[in-house]
Amino acid sequence: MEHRIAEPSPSVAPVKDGPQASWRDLREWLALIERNGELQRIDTPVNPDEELAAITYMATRTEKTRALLFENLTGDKSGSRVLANMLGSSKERYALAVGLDPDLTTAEMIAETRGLMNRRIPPKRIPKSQAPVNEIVLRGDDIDLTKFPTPKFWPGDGGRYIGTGDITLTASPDTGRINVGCYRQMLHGPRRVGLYCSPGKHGGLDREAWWKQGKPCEVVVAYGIDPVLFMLAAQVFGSKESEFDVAGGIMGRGIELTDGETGSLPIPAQAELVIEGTVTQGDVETEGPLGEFTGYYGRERSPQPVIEVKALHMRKNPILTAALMAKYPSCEIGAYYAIMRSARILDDLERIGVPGVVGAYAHPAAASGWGIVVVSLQQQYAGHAAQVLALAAQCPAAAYYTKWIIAVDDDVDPTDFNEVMWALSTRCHPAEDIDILKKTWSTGLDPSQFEMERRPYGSKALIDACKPHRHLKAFPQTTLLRREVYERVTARWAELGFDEPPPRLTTFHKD
Ligand SMILES: Cc1cc2nc3c(=O)[nH]c(=O)nc-3n(C[C@H](O)[C@H](O)[C@H](O)COP(=O)(O)O)c2cc1C
Ligand SMILES: [Mn+2]
Repeated sequence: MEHRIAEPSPSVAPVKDGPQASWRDLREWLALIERNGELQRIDTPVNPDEELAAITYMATRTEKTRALLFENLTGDKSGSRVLANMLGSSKERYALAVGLDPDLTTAEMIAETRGLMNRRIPPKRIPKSQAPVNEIVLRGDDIDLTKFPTPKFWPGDGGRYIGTGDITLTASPDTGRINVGCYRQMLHGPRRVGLYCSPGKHGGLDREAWWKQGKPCEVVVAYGIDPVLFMLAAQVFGSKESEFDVAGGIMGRGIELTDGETGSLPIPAQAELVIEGTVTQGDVETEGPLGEFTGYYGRERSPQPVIEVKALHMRKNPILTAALMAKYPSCEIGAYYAIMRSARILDDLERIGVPGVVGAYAHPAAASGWGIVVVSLQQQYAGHAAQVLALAAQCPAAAYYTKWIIAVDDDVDPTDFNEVMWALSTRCHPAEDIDILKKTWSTGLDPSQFEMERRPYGSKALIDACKPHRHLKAFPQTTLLRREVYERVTARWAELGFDEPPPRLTTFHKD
């Protein structure tokens, strides 16, 4: 495997033990991934109207695609560039974002991610004059967002979406907690942007709380942002928690914020392009649909609130982050989402206190990690697998959407779908090993229920693909290598003419 470099940049001083991101902003991270052969620059002209998304989709039909930096966009009047497939299906780029070794296995990254996501470091304020995002600051009528190369992704999209790879800040009027969410934003005009939050999302709840007090809701949005803030904006945390604290924990130092121009919300100091604005109750425009992570168009056109833009901050030649939503492996929420969701499922199961759970994986090919969860366990008592299945199905991190929950024994790696298929095909007896849960937590984005009103009510299949507990002792022995022979062959692997390292095997034949 090619050598990868994760050395710290000289400008970043480590502040604590454990993994730490070695970059300061999106540009330093791009330099890091470029040194690792993970960035493709495209400098021939590309039209943001469907062509950019088409190139991204076509390039990402295989898993090992580099991040794509479009440097020459037809019709652009702002000197901007567009970054697509920032993380995509690459666990290596995920690792380079969070400061892990890119050569770890997926299961190892999930284990490390549990530690990273449980650290908290609050953000820190820096003076406006020191914030790179303040290189250019515009107010009021000087702002024209239509000058930016805003992509239209899919032919059936309702318009151009400036916000896909975005982070959106709102504050709770009661506690001041700053939420960071990723919500889609359709461009309506030079200073008007749609803001779609589905029911229950924190950005939407903050918005309603301000409206209840008869006040407009302030928002700050970054349309060019680094990978860690982007990832965390699309993860659910407690309604009282700020994603900034989690991001700081992952980075190993506080996220730098600075004061805004027109409102009281802070702005991310290292971002590429940021707007400040307000959302006023009753100010709506027709929004949607947008091609979604499911591989289908999401919500139909409907009236949605609009951000009235008051100020704009940007670096020169800003890099806008565009997140293509598509079937795996073309979806921006690919590898990272699967890893983070799996880490949180393991945290939930540990917190509940169920013993014997070894691993979990929400495979990104299953609608970006939403559709299927595989849990591995070391069976310790009768009913153990059924217990793990039921708890995994309904724990907070896994309950939304997931349709298929599969339990496998600890000799099966949940991140390896070939092994999971093998377990399903040899240890599972469908007539006995499948239970169904009904009226579970689902989403209007799942098209399998045809009537829109029924879609929020899902169902889940609990599939026991473990060796039947009743027959554990009598269950046929798995064909495994003898350890001593494996080690002998491993030592001779190169001599035998193999270029790649030998496979890592961990379970062996017992006489
Ligand atoms: C590219 C992308 C687009 C998204 N679009 C929306 C959206 O339009 N509306 C929405 O409610 N959630 C959307 N999400 C999901 C939210 O980001 C996610 O639910 C997140 O937890 C929201 O933050 P919150 O929990 O603080 O509300 C999107 C996620 C991604 C990655
Ligand atoms: Mn939140």
